[in-house]
Amino acid sequence: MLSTPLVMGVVNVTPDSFSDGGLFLDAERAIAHGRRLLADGADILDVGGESTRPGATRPLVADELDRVVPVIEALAAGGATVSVDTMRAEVAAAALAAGARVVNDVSGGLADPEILDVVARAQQSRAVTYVAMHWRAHSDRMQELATYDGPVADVVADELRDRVAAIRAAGVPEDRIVLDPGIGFAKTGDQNWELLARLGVVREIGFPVLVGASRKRFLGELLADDEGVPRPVGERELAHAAVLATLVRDGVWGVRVHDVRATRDVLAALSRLERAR
Ligand code: PMM
Repeated sequence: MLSTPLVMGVVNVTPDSFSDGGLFLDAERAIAHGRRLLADGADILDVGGESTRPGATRPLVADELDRVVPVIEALAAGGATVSVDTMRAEVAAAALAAGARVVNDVSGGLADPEILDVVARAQQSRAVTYVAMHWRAHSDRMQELATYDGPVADVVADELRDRVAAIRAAGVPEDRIVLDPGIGFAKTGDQNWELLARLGVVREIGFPVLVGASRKRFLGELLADDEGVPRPVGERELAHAAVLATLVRDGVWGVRVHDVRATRDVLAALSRLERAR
């Protein structure tokens, strides 16, 4: 029996994310967007204040805090399960104090190793999930590092295993760890497809797996026009639906998406088919 993954809805409070940068920079608008995603069926809201699109520059810590803390406070107070998308220990600590229950660290603890101590300590008051994504460097140079000494899925799995060792050593309980292969992070389009096709290698590490493929560049490149111009961000949803179908078949724990309603439609059809089978 297939299980339905959790749906993590993206709330980017950034001026420059590739898919929705600038749309929800204002806290009120970001909160309203989060509530809409909940109404559409999101299980988790992932609030982020730093864009990780290729080439992005990093915000000041104070700016990142100003962006995410009021949004997390309001959404968590309304009963939502909130995740903070940050690589910084200081931001993770403030987000947890504001009511976040998940720390989604796209660097898997490499950018700021203290974030692992923050997550480990937080377990004393309540269960906090830590998502460790496969990552090699900050966005300004990650695409230079898209070279793999062997099949990409195997190398990604090996590098994630190293992260798991560091996360466990910091004292984060095993049952609070989720792994993410990092679609689009230090990976070419072809490498993303290869990784999605062999996701089982990442699952075999033994932890729940989260995948974020929604609206990403590799989908735009796949659907490029005759001149090679990538399909615009808002017109990649059907290709993403096909990716979702394979993620469900692979038994992923969660999917990180922008369009929660469309995702719910795909999951409903897949689960109805499964019942009919
Ligand atoms: N992708 C982005 C940001 N955060 N977090 C996880 N765990 N996995 C991802 O694939 C991921 C992420 C970049 O996408 P965005 O700019 O739309 O947020």
